[in-house]
Amino acid sequence: MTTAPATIGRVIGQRVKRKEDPRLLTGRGRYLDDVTMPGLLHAHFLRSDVARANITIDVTAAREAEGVVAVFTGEDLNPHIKGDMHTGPAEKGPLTPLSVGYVRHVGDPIALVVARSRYLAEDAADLIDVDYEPLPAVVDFEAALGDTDHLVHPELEDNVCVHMEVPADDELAEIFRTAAHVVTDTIRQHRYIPVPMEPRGIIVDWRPVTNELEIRISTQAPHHVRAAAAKITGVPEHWVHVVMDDVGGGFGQKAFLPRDEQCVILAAHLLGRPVKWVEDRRENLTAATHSRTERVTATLAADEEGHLLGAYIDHLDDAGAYPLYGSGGAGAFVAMLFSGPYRMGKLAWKTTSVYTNTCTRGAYRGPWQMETLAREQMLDLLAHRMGLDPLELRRRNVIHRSELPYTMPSGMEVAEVSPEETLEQAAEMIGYEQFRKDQAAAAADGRYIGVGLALYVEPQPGMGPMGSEPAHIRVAPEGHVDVYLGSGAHGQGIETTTAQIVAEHLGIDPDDVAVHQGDTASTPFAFGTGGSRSGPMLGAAVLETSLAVREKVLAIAGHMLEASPDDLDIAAGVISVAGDPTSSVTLRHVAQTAYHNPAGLPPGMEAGLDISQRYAAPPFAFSNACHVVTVAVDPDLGTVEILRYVVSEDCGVMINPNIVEGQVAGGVVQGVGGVLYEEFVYDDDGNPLTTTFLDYLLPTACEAPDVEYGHIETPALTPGGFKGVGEGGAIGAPPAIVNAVIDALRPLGVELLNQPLTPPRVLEAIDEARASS
Ligand code: MCN
Repeated sequence: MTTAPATIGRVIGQRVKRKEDPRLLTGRGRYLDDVTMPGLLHAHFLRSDVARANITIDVTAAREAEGVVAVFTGEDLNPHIKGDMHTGPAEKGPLTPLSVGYVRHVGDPIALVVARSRYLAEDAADLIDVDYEPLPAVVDFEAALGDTDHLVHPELEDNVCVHMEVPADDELAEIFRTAAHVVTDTIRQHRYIPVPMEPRGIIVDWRPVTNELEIRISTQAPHHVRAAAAKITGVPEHWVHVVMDDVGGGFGQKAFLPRDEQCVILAAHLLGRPVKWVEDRRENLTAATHSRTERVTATLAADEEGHLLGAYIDHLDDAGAYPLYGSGGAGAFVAMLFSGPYRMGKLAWKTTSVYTNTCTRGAYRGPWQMETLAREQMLDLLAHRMGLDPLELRRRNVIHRSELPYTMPSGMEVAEVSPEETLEQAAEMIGYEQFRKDQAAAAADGRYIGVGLALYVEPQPGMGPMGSEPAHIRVAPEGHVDVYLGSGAHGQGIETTTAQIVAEHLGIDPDDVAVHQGDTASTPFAFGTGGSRSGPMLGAAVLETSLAVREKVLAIAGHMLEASPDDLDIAAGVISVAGDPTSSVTLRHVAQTAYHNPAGLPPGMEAGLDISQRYAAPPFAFSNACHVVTVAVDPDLGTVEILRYVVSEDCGVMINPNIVEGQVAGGVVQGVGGVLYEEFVYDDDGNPLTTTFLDYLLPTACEAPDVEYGHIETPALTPGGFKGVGEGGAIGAPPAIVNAVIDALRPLGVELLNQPLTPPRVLEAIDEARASS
């Protein structure tokens, strides 16, 4: 069922087919590895096989191997970096291009071989002699916190990467002392990872004679790459040219400029010859970025009726071995967003991110979704302890529209959201009351079915480098339109939605709009894609720029037709006087006049039809959704079957409902994978055990549920009223599924269960519950 109330325009809000799909679905996309050039060399990393060790390395034989152009150790490459490595703003800790003398995780890069072919580079890497003196590895992130005997970074005093806190005050202590209900428990989330279909890759061509550094890269942020590459090489920014072709998914892993890519840039800059590096799947699984791996110990206080009075959150996450963007900075959001779409009196928190001898943590779709997982699991626990239905507990606490704007206890303000409406719509769509009856009947038959809810609000940050977004629109002399975007899509359909916004306001067909992205030489500076901002921010930038172009088109047409621009409209590429279609000019004619006949323009108007604008966003906008899922659990096999999956979401005005639903579905499937199938496992010595898709299980089309969508449209107050949607599926799915499985197993005495819900884990939980009952 799709209930799409319409803020429908002629093109905005329509289910326009994705412009990029014919190219991508017929294998005609151009990805990084499709690109080649004369004289291209190929790079391969030699990576540590041991999690923590002192090392010595001998590359003599590799340097003499066939086809090898260079073998870089850290001693060769690292001094070449200008300034510091490019890391995150919040994280402290050492990071060098290649590791020298000491390694910090399996996969840590220790040498880079550049050869005539990838095969020759890999063969030569086999000849490198590494002598490992293994040291005890720090693998368990909870143990790492207090461990000062084994330091991931011996230069530091402890294993702490980031720590922030807002301590509990007397008022909160009093709430916990006197509240009718206080529940405390620990919610855990295991290690799983973004796994883009296209792994990471980069081609770097440094031309010393012309002083040009050209980079092609699979990225989410070409302009960010440009700035970072300029910083680490010392090549002035205006001589760095970054191009991003089609990108086969990023999910956060290709935001910013990762360490390996920085090494390849430095190596190519030293060599003065083009170098390509494309990681293989094993590298992507073991050495790109990992995510989740965190726990929240939460205490919730509620009054007699279950109204939430206060909470204390102790959040701990695993930063992995190195400080990188996304490794520890998300913790504050986990804490500050913990109250989410509910009324809550007080909140205090601390968050710590610790180093371990495991792959570095990076951003993953909904990097702070732990707040939703922890809160929604804790609410179900509270409801269970109180003997209340989880839906009823949520109804008693959810923020009503009349209470907006609502200031969360963290001080963040949420507005233009509809948590109550999405909760009710989702409950209605799933047939919640009837399901409870079916569940009772199933239990009588010895079948275990359950229903799980998850409600959240999701911020789209619009501050700092994410605070503004550009768009450049050019009506070409023949009346077709080019749009240049600083951000670039890595799968989410921005070519289509951008064309829709422009077509809507310029009265043309989306096929008359070409969207150009990913080339720093022709597009305006932008932060890049992430934080579900392209709907709200890029959408607003494109809309405002389209309106500016429209205004100029109407002014020129009015001058040509001797009519007031206010009396004109544009449709099908023709500008005509309202009520008099015979009095008209084409967009092509207007464009020709703008470029070729300045004398035919209104007095004082600048020639041309080419406008570039930048939209400055408010610091935060919020979208929201409710996920509700029903499952059947086989208590003998421990398997979980998803029966129905409903998402009621509110991303404001939908530019394209097909794309919105595709984004929701993609995120949901990643959540399904995370909860039921995926787990990246290390043994106690830090050896990765899940290094292929045989061991690291991804959901396939067979495991993907048919998602049923409900839409509520609460427009943002920003231009267009669009809000973000890209990350939401991956935020709501884990708690909804976990809650449903626990709900199904309650008759067997299961009260709390942590992911991943693999069959052995489910059976173990059932056994434990039976043993303690
Ligand atoms: N959209 C819309 N109407 C709205 C809001 C958005 O039609 N009201 C459209 C947008 O125009 C865009 C898409 O929906 O085409 C997603 O927009 P948005 O929610 O703004 O998210 P972003 O484009 O900023 O994408 C980033 C977000 C994140 S952070 C990750 S991670 C992510 C994702 O979305 N990675 C993806 N979606 C992904 N989808 C694919 N296929 N591959 C990835 O790597």
